[in-house]
Amino acid sequence: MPLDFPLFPEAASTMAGQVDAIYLFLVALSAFFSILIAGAVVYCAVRYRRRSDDEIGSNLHGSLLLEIVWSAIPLAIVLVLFFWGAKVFFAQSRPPADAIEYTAIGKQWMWKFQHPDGQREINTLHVPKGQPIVIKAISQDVIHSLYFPAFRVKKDVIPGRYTTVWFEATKTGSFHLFCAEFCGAEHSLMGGQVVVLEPEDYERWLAGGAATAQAPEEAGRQLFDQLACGTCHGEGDGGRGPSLHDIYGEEVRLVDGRTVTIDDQYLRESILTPAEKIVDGYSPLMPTYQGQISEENVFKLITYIKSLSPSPEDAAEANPAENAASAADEATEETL
Ligand code: HEC
Ligand SMILES: [Cu+2]
Repeated sequence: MPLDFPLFPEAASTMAGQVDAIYLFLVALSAFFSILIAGAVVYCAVRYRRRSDDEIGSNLHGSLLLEIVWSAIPLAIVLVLFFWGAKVFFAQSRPPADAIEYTAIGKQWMWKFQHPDGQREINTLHVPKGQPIVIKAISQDVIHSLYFPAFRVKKDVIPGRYTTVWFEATKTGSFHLFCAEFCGAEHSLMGGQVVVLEPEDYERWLAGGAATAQAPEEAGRQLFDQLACGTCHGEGDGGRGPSLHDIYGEEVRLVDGRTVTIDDQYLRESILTPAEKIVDGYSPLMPTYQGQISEENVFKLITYIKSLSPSPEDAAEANPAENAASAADEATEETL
């Protein structure tokens, strides 16, 4: 590994090499031009110094060729950086289709993680090696940022909006995780460890806590019953509210004429602030659950509602961006 250098965090994900390469290129480029410019300044100051009091410099009249050259070269360099950076950025922001979905909730001052099988952890996250993992995250209070230095990924975790961060660990071991957005008095304590295990060890680790874990889907179904969502949302469309079956990934028309795709964010808003987006053909009957359902429980309800739409291929067709999420769901089911 070229970067086994104490100033660098360990490189332990498929992303790390790509990020380091671009970082090193930038450092090398900056160093090259800094030395070139500083060297030229010193050289010219010595070489063209004034040698006697009556020495007067000659006038410069400019050079078109020079102007073109020193515009074109930086432009080429910047374009290389742009396309290279964009490529890495896209790779970083698009989880592969087979990524398994975990959830994270940031709050002052801790990280709460949940595994696809329902296992929960605080400030520590166990993951299998060699498996793409996507973490769907939201904040319960202020802006936080979930940062895995060894994986070279970081994503802001924002109140009211889901963001995702993904990685595939390539080394077993224990690595730091941090909050990378100043979020209050104990921000510096808002961190922990991500523990990468061999897949068999991960299975064993999961089995160890299985007694307490409840599948989020099942937990969501219970919550759905408890909150009596079913009184309005039945199997069919005859009820007071629309059926929640086979809706995930589909388009829905709203009374104001807009069409929106049903994704996690939309489901969250529909539950917490239903009046914002009223489904065409229905009245704004649904009570708001803002402040009454925790982010954890919203995750569960969403997982349950997603499980009512069992055809991820259709969902993926309706919206390619949802591809990863649905595939992650499918993968989740396999591991249960
Ligand atoms: C009093 C009846 C009522 C209750 C109780 C109710 N809803 Fe609704 N819900 C509606 C109506 C009516 C709509 C359609 C109008 C709108 O979009 O607000 C709706 C819309 C929705 C939508 C958007 C559906 C779509 O096709 O776009 C979701 C998701 C949803 N509700 C989930 C829930 C959940 C989860 C609960 C329980 C926590 C719940 N609802 C409780 C009446 C209700
Ligand atoms: Cu924080």
